[in-house]
Amino acid sequence: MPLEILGKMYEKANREYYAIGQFNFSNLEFLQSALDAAEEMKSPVIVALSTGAIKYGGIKNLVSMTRTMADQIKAPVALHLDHGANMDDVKMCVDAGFTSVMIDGSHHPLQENIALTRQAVEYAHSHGGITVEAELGRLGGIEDDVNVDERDARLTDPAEAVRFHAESGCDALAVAVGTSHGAYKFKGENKIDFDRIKVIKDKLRIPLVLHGASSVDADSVKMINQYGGKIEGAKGLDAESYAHAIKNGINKVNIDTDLRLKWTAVLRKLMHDKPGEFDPRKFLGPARDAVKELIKQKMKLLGSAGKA
Ligand code: PGH
Ligand code: CA
Ligand code: ZN
Repeated sequence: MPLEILGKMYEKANREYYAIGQFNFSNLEFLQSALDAAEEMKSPVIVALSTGAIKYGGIKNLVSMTRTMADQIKAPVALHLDHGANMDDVKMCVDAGFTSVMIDGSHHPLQENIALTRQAVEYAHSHGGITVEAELGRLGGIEDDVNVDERDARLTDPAEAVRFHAESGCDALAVAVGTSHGAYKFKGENKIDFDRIKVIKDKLRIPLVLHGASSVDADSVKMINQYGGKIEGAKGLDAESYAHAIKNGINKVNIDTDLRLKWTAVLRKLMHDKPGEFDPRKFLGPARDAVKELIKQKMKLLGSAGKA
């Protein structure tokens, strides 16, 4: 079916307390993994492009590929901009056919974040009713080109969130509750502020988004290192963390790092095991299948399986 407005997918997720996975991509194979997983699990799916991914693949190529592939399946697919930085990013993606955009003004002072988000909402809503996700509070770690110092990381304040939502008109809100982007998350125990999610949800009643939500699966890290890689690895979110966050009001869970780790692990092993092989499909095909299986597992954990 045609790409679906994310806000429409959110209605049921928000009502029934489950989350839809956002899976980032920048090539054919990751997109196939996500869409095939959605179809097999009868799950809604969000595929997302960062501005870095858009630079890498070309916006027209990536959008037409997504549209063409979504048209061929029954599961609903939303195409989302991940961490848009300014109005140029938002306009570029709304005009190109995205069905949701994120405007991330979280590093600006509150009033500027509100003003920027308000502008994004006005543009997106008046151009086909496109959904807007905003961010309030600071995550730790690395986001594509942006490096947020750990010490600068700051959790979302519930009272500020009420004001932010009322004045910006955002449709969904990414909250900072202790997660961070990338493969280096929690040093010891994971310290997610689940209560904060619930407090914000009770006040806002809108879809809440969890960024930096990869699990950093130890087996993938081990396999990468076993076959010549060098990844330090760390703890990410386990199944219980997903369940707890979703029960408290998270409706979208962003996963990028886990797909990259799985992909790298499979490719490294194959390249090691098949020294005489040089057909890219013999490497990329199995990596694609492994990423698909991983996404299917995530869809089960998030509760979106069977909701298409
Ligand atoms: C994310 C991805 N994208 O916006 O929040 O987080 O690095 O944990 O996959 P991870
Ligand atoms: Ca941010
Ligand atoms: Zn993010």
